[in-house]
Amino acid sequence: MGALEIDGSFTCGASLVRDRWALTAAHCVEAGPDGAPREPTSVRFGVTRLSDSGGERVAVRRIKIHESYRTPQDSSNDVALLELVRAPAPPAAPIRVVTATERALWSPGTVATTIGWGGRSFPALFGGSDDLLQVDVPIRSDPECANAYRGTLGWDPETMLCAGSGTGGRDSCQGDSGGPLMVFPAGEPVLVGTVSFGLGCGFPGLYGVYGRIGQPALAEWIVRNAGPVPAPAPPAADPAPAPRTVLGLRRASRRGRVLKLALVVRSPVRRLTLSVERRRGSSTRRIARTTRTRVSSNRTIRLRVPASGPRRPLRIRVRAKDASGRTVGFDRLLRTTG
Ligand code: 4AZ
Repeated sequence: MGALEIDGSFTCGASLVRDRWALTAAHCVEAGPDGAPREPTSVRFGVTRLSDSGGERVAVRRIKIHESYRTPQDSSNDVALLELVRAPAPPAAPIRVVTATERALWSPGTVATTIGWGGRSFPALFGGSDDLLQVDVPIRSDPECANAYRGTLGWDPETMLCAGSGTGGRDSCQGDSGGPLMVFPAGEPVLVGTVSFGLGCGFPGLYGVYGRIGQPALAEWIVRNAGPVPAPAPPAADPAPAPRTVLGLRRASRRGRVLKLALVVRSPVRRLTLSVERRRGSSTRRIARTTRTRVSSNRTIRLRVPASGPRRPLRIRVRAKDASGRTVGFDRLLRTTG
């Protein structure tokens, strides 16, 4: 929910429908009597009480009024998109806009919710409400809406939806324009309307009129202008586990024909094989080998090697399986003699 401000004054409601797009009523942002665009325009997010200083004001970069606003009825296509210079900070998040295939979500009898800073009475002698107000209104059938407005303010079933209690009292009112009419099919809000107009407020049978957002032409107009709903971010892939050195060599020493190797074992391994190779020219020859079924912690392994000949480097090769069956190990060239 955003509070549309034109030239610094609260003007209307607006709904964030994309990260950087808000939807409001065209009549909230249409050019003034002099034809001059209403500027500067911004949307304030993150407040429920307008007199509070908090929240965040995001400037509007561009206003897109529906090309068929005022056609065929005076309040037909009463929608406008506001492109914001940036996305408002969380927890502000776009509301899901109803799609053209979800007609059941706004069928007559569905109880919808509208919120806004509009007046509590009509005429709004004391202006709008400082606190954001909320009211539930059942969506009415097209014949009921036509009965209420055909011949007065005009009824256009292609772009208008009406809602309100038959006995009156609960309604949107002046200052609520542009704000959302929403349903909560699965607990999450879905935008089905934008507050547009009415004959007075809360009078029995004079239902509030809303932009019919679920009508294919309007739903598509929103997608065409604000872009499609971004695909949900794929679940954050677990960062690749840093390769962990399970096995290492801390120390190697030799006394006579016994080679002593102090192995570092950071987590238990199975089927450990330790082999010692001696390089001779371009060929390598294994001169010793030993195995251990299980090694759970640091271990010193002694093994006999054949009597040394010329001074040649030894290659130590250690392999094992870790707890998840992966092969772990290392190769190390010892600059020792043997
Ligand atoms: C208005 O002038 C307005 N009762 C908005 C909604 C309704 C009436 C007037 C509906 O902004």
